[in-house]
Amino acid sequence: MAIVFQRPHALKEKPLHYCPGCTHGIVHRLVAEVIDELGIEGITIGVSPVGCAYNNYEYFECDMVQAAHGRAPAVATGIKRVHPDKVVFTYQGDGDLAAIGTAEIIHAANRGEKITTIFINNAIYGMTSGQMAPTTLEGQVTTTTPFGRKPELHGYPVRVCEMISTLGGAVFVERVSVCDIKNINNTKRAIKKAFQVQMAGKGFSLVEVLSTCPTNWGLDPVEALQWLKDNMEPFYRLGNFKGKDLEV
Ligand SMILES: Cc1ncc(C[n+]2csc(CCOP(=O)(O)OP(=O)(O)O)c2C)c(N)n1
Ligand code: SF4
Repeated sequence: MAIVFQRPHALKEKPLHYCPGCTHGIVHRLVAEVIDELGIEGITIGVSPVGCAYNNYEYFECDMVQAAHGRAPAVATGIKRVHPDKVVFTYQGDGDLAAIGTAEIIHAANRGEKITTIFINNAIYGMTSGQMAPTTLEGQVTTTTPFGRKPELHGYPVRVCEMISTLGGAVFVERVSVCDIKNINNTKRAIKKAFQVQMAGKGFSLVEVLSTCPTNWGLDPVEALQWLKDNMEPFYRLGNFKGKDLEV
């Protein structure tokens, strides 16, 4: 009988620890499918973040390294420079990448490090119980903004793709969403292209994935997908910011 659906080889046979409806699991699967399709499991090294995905080294079949909070791009830089023949990726949340790790991601991108960053933007600090993140939307209620994020008090939401795409060393930058099947398929395409850009030696690549945190948003999984669509997508424009026509 023909197999039409199975676990990607690059994703270990382990139950994920994420909350029901959390989209971290979807993105893990997409990364693993891309690793399988490109046949790079044996030469891929991932760098795990701090945040809910801190132990994703348990899930990917390839080599993985754990970095301190926000430091994944610096760790990945070292790995890639020592092993230029490997495919190196970081997997980072918005607290990890856009708060404590802001300097690391900007300078790694600007140096044109030949690494790929998978950036999970769920507009909140998930693991530590729902504090405001740099990407929290105006008016969004979090545990540290109980009356909603107010720009005059808390600053404005940071648009990472728009910022990173201005940097010379960043060659492929795209924002995608996992709100429905069509967008999930598109997310996989973008992740694959980002890896291929790295493999072609072009420079730094980043895919921002608009994601859900049903637990800290206080919504059920289906409501959370709708909230993402209704609230995040209008502010965080989907699409390619750089490198759409790069030959890989
Ligand atoms: C230096 C440092 N500061 C703060 C923390 C606490 N901390 C751990 S995870 C986290 C939030 C992570 O949020 P995010 O990166 O958005 O990932 P998510 O949990 O939403 O996937 C924080 C603040 C830490 N571990 N180390
Ligand atoms: S707290 Fe949020 S980001 Fe973390 S596993 Fe649960 S739903 Fe996912």
